[in-house]
Amino acid sequence: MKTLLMVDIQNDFLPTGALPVPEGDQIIPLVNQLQKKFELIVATQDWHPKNHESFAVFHGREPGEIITLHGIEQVLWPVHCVQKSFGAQLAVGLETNSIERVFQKGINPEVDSYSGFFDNEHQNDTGLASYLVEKGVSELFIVGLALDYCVKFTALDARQCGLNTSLIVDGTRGVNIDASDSVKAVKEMSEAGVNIVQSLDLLTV
Ligand code: VGL
Ligand code: ZN
Repeated sequence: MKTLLMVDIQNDFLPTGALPVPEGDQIIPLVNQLQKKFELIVATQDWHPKNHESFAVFHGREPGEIITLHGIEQVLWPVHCVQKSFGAQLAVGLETNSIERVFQKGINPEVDSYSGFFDNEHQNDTGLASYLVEKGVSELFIVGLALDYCVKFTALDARQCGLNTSLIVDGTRGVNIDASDSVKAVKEMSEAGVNIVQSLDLLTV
């Protein structure tokens, strides 16, 4: 079954949100169009407790700084996607009626979770992998925010799970803390066997 996975398309990742992804809002009409081409649609949702240790304020530091958190490298972020807040809700304007299931991540205050499959320590599983197997998913297409973080790590884990994985590249945008981050992320995904496709490849068939 051909499946669309929408990664973290949430208010806080739009240009007006707490962790703004430049042009993040521009993917929404496209993603709504793309949904019509899929039999199964699932989403991920960044869903942090308010004391999450990826938040810069927790450490009295500035967003963008990098620290070692419980033994692994952690970029510090502004407070974002706090459970039950408006910012954590799926983005205004995103069609949500066809979503079969939403997988929440980043719930453990001590460990971040960029990927929709596993946390950054690869200890905990959101249930997404077994769900996709159960549904008989053969091809996974990924869109969402942010290209250089959650989209990238989700796509890499999908490949590790053995899924035929495609990134719909114009259905994503990057944070680009470093201007080249998105380009690097696409290269990394491509090298890991992720197919890089354009929305038109799907919308015209
Ligand atoms: C994300 C940074 C922190 C993302 C989530 O969805 O890409 N990035 N939390
Ligand atoms: Zn987060």
